[in-house]
Amino acid sequence: MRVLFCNVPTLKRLLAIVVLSAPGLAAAQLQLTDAWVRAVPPVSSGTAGYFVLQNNGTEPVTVTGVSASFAHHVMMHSMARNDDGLRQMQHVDDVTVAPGEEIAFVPGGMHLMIMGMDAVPSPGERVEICLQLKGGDQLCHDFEVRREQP
Ligand SMILES: [Cu+2]
Repeated sequence: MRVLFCNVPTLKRLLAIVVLSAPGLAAAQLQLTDAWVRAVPPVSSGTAGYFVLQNNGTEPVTVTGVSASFAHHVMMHSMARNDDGLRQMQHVDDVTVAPGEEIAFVPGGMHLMIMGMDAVPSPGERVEICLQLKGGDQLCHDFEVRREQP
């Protein structure tokens, strides 16, 4: 009996190793913080989302797409000055975060463009947004709906 009980932690450790070597590895080494969505009036069909993505792993991680259950499309946009000096949004196909680096999606910079919302979330609500990663993983996270950045 005693031997059996002693073996339980070992078994758990083995299970943990198996889980970590599963396809979730890229997602496991990522940390997503400051995740929020801008609150908009109920008549709006679109809004923007922001977050900071940190890569704590040893391999680069590439975000190849974004999805949300409450919206038809989510795109990654960057902000750049055009020839006239005006700031303009540009669609970004993918974003790579090097090991030990982080990338910030913030107002006035890179952002998630959330379009075709079925129901407009209210301030204080939490909505789930998923980042698709190169290699097939996805990283889902709750985003808080806020009127402005705190
Ligand atoms: Cu945009």
